[in-house]
Amino acid sequence: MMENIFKRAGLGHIYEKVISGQRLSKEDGLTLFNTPELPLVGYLANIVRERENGDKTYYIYNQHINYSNVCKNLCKFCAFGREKGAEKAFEMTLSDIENEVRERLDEPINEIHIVGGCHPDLPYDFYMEMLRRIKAIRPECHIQAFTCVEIAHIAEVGKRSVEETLRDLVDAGLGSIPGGGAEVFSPRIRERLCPEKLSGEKWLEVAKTAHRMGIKSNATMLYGHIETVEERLDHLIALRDAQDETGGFMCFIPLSFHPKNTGLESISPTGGVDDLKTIAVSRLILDNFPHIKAYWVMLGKKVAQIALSFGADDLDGTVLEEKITHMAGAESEKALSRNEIEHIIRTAGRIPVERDTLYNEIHHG
Ligand code: V47
Repeated sequence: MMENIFKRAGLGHIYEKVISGQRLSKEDGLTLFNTPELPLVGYLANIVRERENGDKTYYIYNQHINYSNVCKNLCKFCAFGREKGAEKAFEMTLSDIENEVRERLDEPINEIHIVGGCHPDLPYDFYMEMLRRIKAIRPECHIQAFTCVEIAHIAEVGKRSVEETLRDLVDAGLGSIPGGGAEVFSPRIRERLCPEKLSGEKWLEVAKTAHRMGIKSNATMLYGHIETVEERLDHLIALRDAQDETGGFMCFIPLSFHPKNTGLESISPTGGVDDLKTIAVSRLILDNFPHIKAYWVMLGKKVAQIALSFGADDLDGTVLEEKITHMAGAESEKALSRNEIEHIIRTAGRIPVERDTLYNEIHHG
């Protein structure tokens, strides 16, 4: 019965592959992006989601710290980055950072998520000292910090290899690496939107180096600007190939482009259809990624909830104090309480599971 529905929609061969656990090709991905049958794409992604994670939907009680928005790259899609000395440029001192951590010591925070820009003159030791001081205040807390782009930058500042830099960061308290800075790997896109940024190839190299050292990381894709669906698929397949090599990625997070206050303001924000389809195709192509995250801060609560039936099994977390998306016009709340997150998950018919950064389960809701 189901098979016939998929056949009639021209998706019969993809249905068969998904049912039998075969890997999808780039062409299959293009077919999925191009079909108007969104519910069928979601149905397939949901099969994989339930096969991998059942009804579990993960979230984390986390704190975000954006230590500075000063950045030498100034990517066109970013509303957060500023030149040094520019209006709205900010830099937290080490004691500002300590205070931010201290202020929330009474909360059961499991992860501190730290990202900034590529600051032209913060010294190498600033990054190490930041981690050491946070660890001194909250030793039990996992620190997920610095995108692959920042790590390559910190290595350059310190005139050290990426490997040495990672070793120093881990010694100072780094637990894992967030998925930012990947954008779209295509050189065409990077040339137009972020010519100063680390190349896609080098981003992957930093991630794989970390994985070989036993450091886990995430991966993202910024979609909904000037990229083609083919470029999205090349990005996904490059990640899948890297994951085949190292197995070090925990989670993939598609990030929907928010145009407000960016150099690409004339582009319309993504629609719910594209958001759900991108989540679903990501789940289907990235067959070796354990988790797909619907980042509620970017998607909004409602689309993120529906995404839980379109391949996503993670909502990120409580967040608070997020700047990157809100400076680009996001209208979502700045924080969700544990109860709110669990409510979103339960009313989607799923089981809330609070996790730590490495997906160890803390408690079932
Ligand atoms: O790298 C920048 C993106 C990323 C905009 O690893 C934008 O679990 C949308 O990577 N509209 C940083 N996106 C955030 C990030 C992240 C967030 C949550 C969880 C994890 C994780 C990672 O935000 C940047 C860039 O790709 N970004 N500007 C914008 N205007």
